[in-house]
Amino acid sequence: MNTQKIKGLRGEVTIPGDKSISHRAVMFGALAKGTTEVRNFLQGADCLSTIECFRSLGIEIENTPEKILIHGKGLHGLSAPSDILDTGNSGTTTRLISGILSAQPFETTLTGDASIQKRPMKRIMEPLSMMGADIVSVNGNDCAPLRINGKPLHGINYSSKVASAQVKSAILLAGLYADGETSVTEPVISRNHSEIMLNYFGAEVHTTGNTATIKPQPNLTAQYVNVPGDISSAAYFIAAGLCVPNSEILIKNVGINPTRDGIIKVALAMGGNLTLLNENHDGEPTADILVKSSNLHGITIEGDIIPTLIDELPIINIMAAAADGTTIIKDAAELKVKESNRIDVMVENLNAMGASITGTDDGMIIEGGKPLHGAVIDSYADHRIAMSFAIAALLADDETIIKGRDVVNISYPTFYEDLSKLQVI
Ligand code: SPQ
Repeated sequence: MNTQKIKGLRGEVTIPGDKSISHRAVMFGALAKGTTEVRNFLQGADCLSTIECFRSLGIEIENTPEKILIHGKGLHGLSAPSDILDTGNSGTTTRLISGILSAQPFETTLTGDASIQKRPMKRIMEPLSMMGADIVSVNGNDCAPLRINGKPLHGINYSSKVASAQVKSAILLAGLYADGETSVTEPVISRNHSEIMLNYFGAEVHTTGNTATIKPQPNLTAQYVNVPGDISSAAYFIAAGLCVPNSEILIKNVGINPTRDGIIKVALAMGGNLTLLNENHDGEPTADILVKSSNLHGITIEGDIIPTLIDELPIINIMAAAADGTTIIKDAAELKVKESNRIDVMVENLNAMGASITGTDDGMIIEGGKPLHGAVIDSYADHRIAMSFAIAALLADDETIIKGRDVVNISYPTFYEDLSKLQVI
C-alpha cells in the first residue's frame, strides 16, 4: 500500500458485519431446525470457511449479497463429510466446530492454512477429552490437523487457564450434546456472543460471574439474525479519526457489547474525543461512533480489560505511538498465538517506521510521540497487522509498503475501499 502523510480525514463509514457473530450465526443456524436468515453477514474469508465446512457436513446454505439462508437440520442433522474439512485461516471455525464434531456419530479430520497449523489446540482438546471426546492432533504437536471421532459426551465443570471465547464456546457447544450440565469458568470473562446467541436459538445458557453453564438440549430453533458492525474493524477508523490531525469520522452501526468494547474505553482514557450516538440495546447493543482528532496520551492497559480488546491491541499500538508519553500493555500473552505472533510483529514493524516499542513477555511498552516515517512492512499474513499499518502509514512521512496487503480479506474485504472513500483534506 502506498500512502502519503495526509492533513485530515472526513466522512462516514458503515462497518461490515461482526466476524465472531457471523461465524456463530452460521454454526447455530446449521444446528437449528428450520431456515435461519442472516442479514449483514460478514463476507470475509474466515466466515466463508465456516460456510464451506457446514456445507461439507450436509447443510444447504444459500449465500446472496443481501442475506444468508441456512437450512438447518437440527442438532442431530449433520452428516459425515467426504473429505478433510478446511478451516482456512480461522481459529474460531477450527475451535468451535471441534466442539460440535466431538459429539457427532462419525469421524472427521479438519485442518487449515500454515498459520492455523501452528495455533494451540490443546486448550480445546483437553476439556473436550474430559467430556469423553476422542480428539487427536494428527502430527502429535497439539495443533491441527485434528482427527475427531464423535462420542457420547458427559457434562463437566471446567476451569480454563485462558480467557478465551473460542475455548468457552467449543465446550458449550459440546455441552449441548452432553448427558448433564456443562460449565466453563474463565479467569476473566471473554466475549459472550455464543451465550447470547445460543439462548436466542432456544438453548439454556446461564452466566454467573465468570462461569457459563449450559444444559443439554433436544434441539435448537431457526432464527432471524441481524449482525451488527464489527467493533474490531471499526477500531481502525477510530484510530484514524483520533490520530490524523483535522479529522472527523462517523462510524455507523458498530456492535458495542461490553465484552468487546475495550477499544472505546482505551480511546477515552487516552484523551480521545469519541462520542457514542444512536445507541440501541435490543439484543447485541450497537451505536454510531463519532471520533475527532485528539491529543492522545499514553496509559497502562492491563487486567480484566484485555480480553475486551485483544484483537485491537495492534491498532492500539499505533495509537500509542502517536500519543504523548508511555503506554504499557500487560497481561496480553495471548497475542503470541494469534494469526501471527502479534507482539514480535508489532515490535519489528513499528520500530521500522521510527517508533520506539519494546516487546515484553505479556505485552509491549511504547514510548509515544516519535515521528513516524514510511517503511516496508511485512503483514506476516495477518489481517490485523496489515490494517494497523495502513493507518500508521497515514501518520508517516513518505511512502509505506505493506507486504501481503490483501490479507485484509480475512475479516474486512472492503477495508481499503472504505478507507479511500473518506474525504482527504
Ligand atoms: O478466529 P481467529 O483466527 O482466532 O481470529 C481472531 C482475530 O484477530 O480476528 C484472533 F486472532 O479473533 C478471535 C479472538 O481473538 C475471535 C474470537 C471469537 O470469535 O470467539 C475470540 C478471540 O480468540 P480467543 O482465542 O481469545 O477466544
